[in-house]
Amino acid sequence: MSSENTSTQNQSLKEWVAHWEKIFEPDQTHWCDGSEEEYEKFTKELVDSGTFIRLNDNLRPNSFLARSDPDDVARVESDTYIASTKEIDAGSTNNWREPNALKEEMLTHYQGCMKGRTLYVIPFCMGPLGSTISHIGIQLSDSPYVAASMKIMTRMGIEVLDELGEGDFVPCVHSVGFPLGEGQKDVPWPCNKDVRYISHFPETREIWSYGSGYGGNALLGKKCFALRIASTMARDDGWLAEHMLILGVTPPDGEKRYIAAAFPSACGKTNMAMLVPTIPGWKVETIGDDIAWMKFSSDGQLRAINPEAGFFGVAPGTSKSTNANAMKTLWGNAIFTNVALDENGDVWWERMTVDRPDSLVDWQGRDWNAESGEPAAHPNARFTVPASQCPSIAPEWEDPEGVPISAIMFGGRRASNVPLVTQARNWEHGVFLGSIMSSEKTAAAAGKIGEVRFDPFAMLPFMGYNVGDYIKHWIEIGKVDKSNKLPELFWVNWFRKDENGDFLWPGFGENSRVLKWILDRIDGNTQAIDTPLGLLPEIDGIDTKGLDLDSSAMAKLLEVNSESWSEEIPLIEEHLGSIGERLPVEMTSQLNDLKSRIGLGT
Ligand code: TSX
Ligand code: MN
Repeated sequence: MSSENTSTQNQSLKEWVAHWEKIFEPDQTHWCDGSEEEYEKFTKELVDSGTFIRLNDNLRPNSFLARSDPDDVARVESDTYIASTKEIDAGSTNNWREPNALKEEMLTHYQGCMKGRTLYVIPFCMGPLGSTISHIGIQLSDSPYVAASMKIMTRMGIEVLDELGEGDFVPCVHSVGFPLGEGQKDVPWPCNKDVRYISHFPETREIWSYGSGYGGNALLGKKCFALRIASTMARDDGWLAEHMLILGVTPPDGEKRYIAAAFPSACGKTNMAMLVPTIPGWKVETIGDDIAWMKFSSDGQLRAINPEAGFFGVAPGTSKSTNANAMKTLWGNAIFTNVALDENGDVWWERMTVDRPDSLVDWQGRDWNAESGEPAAHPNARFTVPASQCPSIAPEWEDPEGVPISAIMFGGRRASNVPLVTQARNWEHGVFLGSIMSSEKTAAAAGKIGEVRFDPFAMLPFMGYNVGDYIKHWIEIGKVDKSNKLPELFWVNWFRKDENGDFLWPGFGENSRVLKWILDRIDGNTQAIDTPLGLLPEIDGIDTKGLDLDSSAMAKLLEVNSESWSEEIPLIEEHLGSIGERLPVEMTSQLNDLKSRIGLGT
């Protein structure tokens, strides 16, 4: 099919596709319609070409295993670029390139890169169709794995072209960078080991990706569009594109509230989004597990949508005990990438079951047994599955109006210093807490600090522009309009340890107890203690009924140790200093305020 054979009347879209056809030189072009029949055709072709293995249909219907090239297993931040006219606009956290030079360089690789392949035109909508918060993109790709994955992860196909009409879209181009010569046999996971680019042009809102077929490098709607490009759109237009889950929480006889939450990687964000509460009568529902787009409605309420339609989650560590809802979501219609295959033709990954299977085929297709000494699934192995299959999905998860956000949580993985929960004194203080979000690498014991890695707003690899400007934008959001109903901001930490290095808080479903305190604060139903860090629960403020928690544990979970915080201050100063000349002055005054509260002169 050529670019003429499409139903779209969008002239600039047709011209754009024709323009790239000349550069890519594919054997054919396929305009994706997003139908079930088309998805079946993709998966059949992927099985025939050896990219997919069909799983046992009785155990895991309509599901597939893909094994990537061992050199193409994750996002590559070193090959990720923000191309802006001025270097300062990319900021200290991004790899900057001059846009024209980068495009010229990439075009030498794009020329003829789809020889022997099909060019897929993938129209997709980030967010529910018909929502004023949603945005449309068109991805060009030579990967049928990407086309199939985009069907799960986004609203994809003909309805998107109908909705687009003559309107604008974010152009996204992608090639695995592995052209096929005359008669050359393909490989199961084509990619380019030597040349890789994940390039963003925020000024013109374009995405160009080359050389990788994996995850965020290749499914361009997710990190590239919904975070990096959307964060710059959000800055320009007064909204927020954030690396946050969204959940709904309903007390036994109370009103449902919505909370968004940012956590760095390895904090269990997907687990939190699908939490099964342990307090009797409480209900938690899922809106999204990774990205939140939040805009003010005309009445000044901040409302959020999940721009995605599926979950692209880390498999290892996911189990009935850590995330029962995710396990149930995965009953079928799923694509698994780099997990292990068991003897029954089903999937397995580390910690999925209490007992390891005796023998498996590992993520690289090699025989595996308990003595192998290496994990059977890659640590970054993923599942791709429709969000609609999640038992905890909220009925309103696709509401085009979005859901009203009452609170935002900033998390981190901290063995020391950071209490279980802290409420920000005000918006600006909350922005400061978001800007110093961090995780500890080494296993620290109480009273000592391990190696602290800062990840402001969990957006370090996902800001499409200068981190200082990003923080400034958050401050500005707080003063857009006096009539705006801003959410309350909270800082949480499930990972504080005692002096023996044991976790103080049971976490998982018990985190519902923290959600309860947050709702109590919003409703004015509980007192808080003013501490140097912010507003903390009273010692009996967190409902621990039915929980076997040592009486001293809560004191340790809520401790604010000024001495230990004095040791952390230089780390924060260095972190804020690294942001550079565009660090908002408000952050410096927040830091000075913290210093004086813990008894350090400024
Ligand atoms: O996802 C996690 N959450 C959020 C859940 C809703 N994890 C896993 C993190 C790795 C992705 C957690 N790990 C959480 C948590 O709240 N807390 C912990 C730490 C922890 C680990 C094991 C225990 C307790 C705490 N086990 C027992 O207490 C038996
Ligand atoms: Mn993420």
